[in-house]
Amino acid sequence: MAKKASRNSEPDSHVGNGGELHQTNSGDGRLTTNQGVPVADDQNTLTIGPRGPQLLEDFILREKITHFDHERIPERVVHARGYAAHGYFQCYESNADLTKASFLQDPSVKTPVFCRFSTVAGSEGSHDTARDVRGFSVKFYTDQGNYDLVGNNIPVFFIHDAIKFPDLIHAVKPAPDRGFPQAQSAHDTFWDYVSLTPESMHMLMWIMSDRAIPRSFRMMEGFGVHTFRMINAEGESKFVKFHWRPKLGTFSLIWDEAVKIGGADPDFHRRDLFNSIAMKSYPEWELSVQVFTEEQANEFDFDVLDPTKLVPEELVPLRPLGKMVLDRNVDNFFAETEQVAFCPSHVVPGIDFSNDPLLQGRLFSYLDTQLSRLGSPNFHQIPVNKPKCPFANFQRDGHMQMDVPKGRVANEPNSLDHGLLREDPKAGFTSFPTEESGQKLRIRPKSFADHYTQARLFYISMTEPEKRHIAGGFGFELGKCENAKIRTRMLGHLQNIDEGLASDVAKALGMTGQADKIEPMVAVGNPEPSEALSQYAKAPASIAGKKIGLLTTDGVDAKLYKDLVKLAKSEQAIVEVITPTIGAIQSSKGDEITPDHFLSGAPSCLFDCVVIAPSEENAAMLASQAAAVDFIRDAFAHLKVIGFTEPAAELFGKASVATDADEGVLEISGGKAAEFVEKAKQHRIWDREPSVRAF
Ligand code: HDD
Repeated sequence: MAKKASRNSEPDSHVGNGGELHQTNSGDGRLTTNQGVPVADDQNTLTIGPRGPQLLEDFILREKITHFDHERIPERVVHARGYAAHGYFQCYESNADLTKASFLQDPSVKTPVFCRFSTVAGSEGSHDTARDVRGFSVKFYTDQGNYDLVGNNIPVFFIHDAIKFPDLIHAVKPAPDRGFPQAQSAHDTFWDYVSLTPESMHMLMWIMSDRAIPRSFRMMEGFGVHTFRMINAEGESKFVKFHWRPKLGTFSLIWDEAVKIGGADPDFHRRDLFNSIAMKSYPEWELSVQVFTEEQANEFDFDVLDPTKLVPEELVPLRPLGKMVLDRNVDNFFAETEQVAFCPSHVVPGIDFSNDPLLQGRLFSYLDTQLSRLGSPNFHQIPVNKPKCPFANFQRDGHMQMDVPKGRVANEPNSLDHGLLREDPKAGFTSFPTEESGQKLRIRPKSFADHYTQARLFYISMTEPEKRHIAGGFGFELGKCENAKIRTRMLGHLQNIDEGLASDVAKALGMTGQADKIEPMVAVGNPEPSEALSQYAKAPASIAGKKIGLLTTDGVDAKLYKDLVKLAKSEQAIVEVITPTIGAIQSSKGDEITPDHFLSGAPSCLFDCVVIAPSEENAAMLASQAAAVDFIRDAFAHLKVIGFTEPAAELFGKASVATDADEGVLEISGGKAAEFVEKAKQHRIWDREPSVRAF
């Protein structure tokens, strides 16, 4: 009997109901106006006669069009493009020794969270795979109020002081005269600005690395960036740095792949997150902190208040606190993902700030931006922003007040409301009482002056492929700068970081020997490499959460297909079937298979590893398709593991890829699917890279 395999890539609905956020417009299924008036005809405007003029009195038309005209709100000035999901956080054990934050006390409690990932520079409609920092924001709805951890997937930042942020962002955004380039740092204004701002050097190393082109939101780390404080019930304070580690491991794209995905599927990351949650393959991260005292911090050879520095894990190891699981897609993108308002100033008792000047500026900026973006100081009443614990105060009125506060009194203190709302000096939020004194100054501390040592630390901690990609990243981006002076200035900075890197980038640009001489303010140190900084030194051998692309035709080998699906399932991966057309095909045993993609809509860059297995009868037809030739050629150039069956040989010939090119190209006819899956756990064949690109 023919069994029907269904598509598994595009679930048309998602699991989980929207819970309390979900609303339909009308309770009884009737279409109504916003005033609840039932609508008899929603397709035709009121006119005089069938062909006559329209009437201004048509309140149904005017209400509908007016609402439509006001559907857009200003996009976020940075991090405009993002995607989010609901989930929960659960600590592993009590952390009472460290903090009194209530969500870190009881391992049996699941604290609801809302997590939004984003790119920084591109506007809302830009593509997901741009080279950029990724935002990693988490709102914890704790029983002591909302806590927002608003971080990035990179542990350091470009600048020391928030006063520089508008300049940095203006430099990376499209040039104001011409309005391009979109979602790119590869242009003159950005590189001019950062090359004149040496404190950016460490961050630039991360941005030019594979970290800036993640494979998936599910496969990237997150960082709180700044030094924060945690305070326990005894009032003792320690400094902390926050880290999120993905359970699936940290993986990235190859630059050429990222560029091609940008065209083939601009929604690559959001689709990936949505689909994996819809398929109940819930992404998970571990939250850890590095904990250190002020005395320890004073011994470090960098300043922990400087957001361009990280604390190496060799100096302070990670202490795991708990896990975050994202298990529910949003019901409505605008209501939740667009309207969510994160503010680093949203902290809870037990968590406090440090004097990091960038953090201090952020504490002002986010609240301010929500007022212009969401239009009202009542944005905390929007369901996604609303605390899930009771909250009450005497703040009143304002645009879009949704609550109906009761009573005659809106002031405190008062003796008229029987003292219902009172401060709580014991459990209420108190700031850590640091001693502060000194002159009022506009000055940068000398302890922030070393711009190169940690940039070097990052570079020397990379594996060879990671180093190559950094050189390639700089080469590509600087190559897009029209002004040669910017390139020579940047080469000067790179020389201070690592001579080898500077020389590779100069070679990539064809500008050997043209670096400016840039004098560091303090001597550059010679740090020991830190393995924790490399993605690939610690990458798990696994295909969990990844996609196998099976390019095939009618008559596909039934056993191979079944084996692949079964193996993928056992490894928590999926197989997606690509055929020249989208109609159902039959396997060699007559089973019907509905493809997930048609060939010209699914280049190999969309998959982590690929199998090419046409049937004997259809092999020549597939070999005549340019898209099939590109499929193999790109998979090879993107260092993927490629499995194939014998009939695919002609196609390999056309793509000029030898069927015995290296260990990553495997013949898997005759029940050898398991060998392919085992090899695919390597993720990429790094040794192939020097043969396919210089950088
Ligand atoms: Fe910011 C949004 C992360 C520095 C001003 N930022 C925003 C978001 C993330 C970050 C993840 C998106 C929030 C969301 O999903 O809604 N920003 C960072 C990190 C920084 C940082 C990790 C440095 C360590 N940001 C920074 C500075 C300023 C801002 C120095 C201003 C002085 N950021 C904003 C903002 C945004 C924002 C303009 C835009 C939309 C929003 O806040 O809600 O206020």
